[in-house]
Amino acid sequence: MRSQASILHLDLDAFFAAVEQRDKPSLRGKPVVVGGVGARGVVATASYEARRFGVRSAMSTAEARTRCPHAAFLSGRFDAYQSTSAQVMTVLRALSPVVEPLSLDEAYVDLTASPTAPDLSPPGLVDIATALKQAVHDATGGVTASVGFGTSKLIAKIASELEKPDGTVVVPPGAERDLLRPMQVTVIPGVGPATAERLRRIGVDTVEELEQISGDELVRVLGKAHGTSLHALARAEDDRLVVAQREAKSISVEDTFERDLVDPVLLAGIVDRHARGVCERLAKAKVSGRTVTLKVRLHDFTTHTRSATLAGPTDRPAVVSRLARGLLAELDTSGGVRLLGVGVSGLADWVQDDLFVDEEDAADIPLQLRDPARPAFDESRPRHGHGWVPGLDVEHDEHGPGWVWGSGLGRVTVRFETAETGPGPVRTLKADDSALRRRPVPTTRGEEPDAGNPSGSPDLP
Ligand code: TTP
Ligand code: MG
Repeated sequence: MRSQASILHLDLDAFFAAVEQRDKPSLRGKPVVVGGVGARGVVATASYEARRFGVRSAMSTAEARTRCPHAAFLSGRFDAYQSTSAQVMTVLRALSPVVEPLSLDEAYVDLTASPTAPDLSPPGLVDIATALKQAVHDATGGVTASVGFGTSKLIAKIASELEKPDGTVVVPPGAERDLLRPMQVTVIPGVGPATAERLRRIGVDTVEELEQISGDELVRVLGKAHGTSLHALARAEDDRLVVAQREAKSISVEDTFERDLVDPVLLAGIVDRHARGVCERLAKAKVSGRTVTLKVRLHDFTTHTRSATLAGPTDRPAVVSRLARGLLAELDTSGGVRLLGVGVSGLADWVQDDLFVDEEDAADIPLQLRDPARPAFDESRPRHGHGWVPGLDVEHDEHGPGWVWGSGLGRVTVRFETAETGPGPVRTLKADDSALRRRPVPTTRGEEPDAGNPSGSPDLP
């Protein structure tokens, strides 16, 4: 075991919502819900202001609207999240070259690999966190992070959750077991609902109760591999290394067809086959991923890429093909398909939905899908009406850059503001206004996005 709390875990706060608040000044300090905005939409995340009203990830958007009707409900802008994530990972790599991203908004850092040999005492670590959070804030234009330090990945990750948002928690060497004991077993990554239920049946709810169970009994209840590792993790025994990002950021399989394929059953079968192929390669590389991407080239050579993201990584063919089939169903393929690909990205090792569960039980685990039937982050999907989904970046010849608040009945309501302008005015335009068009996600950001903001945001329309 490590003698210093040299593993850092960083997790951005309300990540997607924070990026929206950065780019939409009128939403700062306000409830924001990002996710599927359609009838069957699911919440991907909510700003802390919206969480106060009980809005949570994976809740139906309909439920979220009931709980917090005055929130801004936005479809996501995946490009903006991706570029913000890249900015954060760059900041982390300046701290130490050994950075292991777990998802867009989360990473481990091994501080012992830092060339500057930083002070790893608890006060030294607090200073590192303060500087790091400031650097993340500056690089991203205002996104906040929570940071945890521990002697292992397990402890660092748990620590980063404890004081969210904008938290810093150092678990000093020797304090690990006392920290874990009162916590629910589900705090251990890999213990999902199914494993928790099995443990509950033998009277185990907390880590302290888990500690009392012998290794033999855990093996009997959970199987050899899982029982053994849980026995160790309950004692905070975790010597996993931080592994710098792998070369392959995604694994995919695609096929071009000699003639255009139209039969939906055939296409679904190809999706299944690709999903199996991708999962075999994931298993071989001992990784799993959170984001499933479907690539389709149609008869007219237009290429559509759409993605859906799971709450946790998977390498199960059934899960990957379920998502990919859902994405395929959203496309009009009646004119024929020329190329079909399935990929998995957001790769991570070890962190699973429910690490300790047998394959047969896997089907019972309620995967928190981010609305696979109506992905929030798809660039190519048919949009409501004229395609003005809420949250979309737009630009108007006369009014300048802004974002779509809502649309319907041949109208689109736009708030003309950007991260740099401060809160701006709202205008309702004709949905087919030829002076209005989509605007690509800005890639460079000013250092002081708040500079010159007039105080007091006007009420939302
Ligand atoms: P999280 O880090 O789990 O959540 P968060 O950053 O929004 O909030 P917190 O402050 O509690 O960390 O996930 C990161 C992003 O991943 C989140 O902003 C949206 C996305 N996501 C989904 O798309 N679906 C999901 O079910 C979850 C949990 C997250
Ligand atoms: Mg987060």
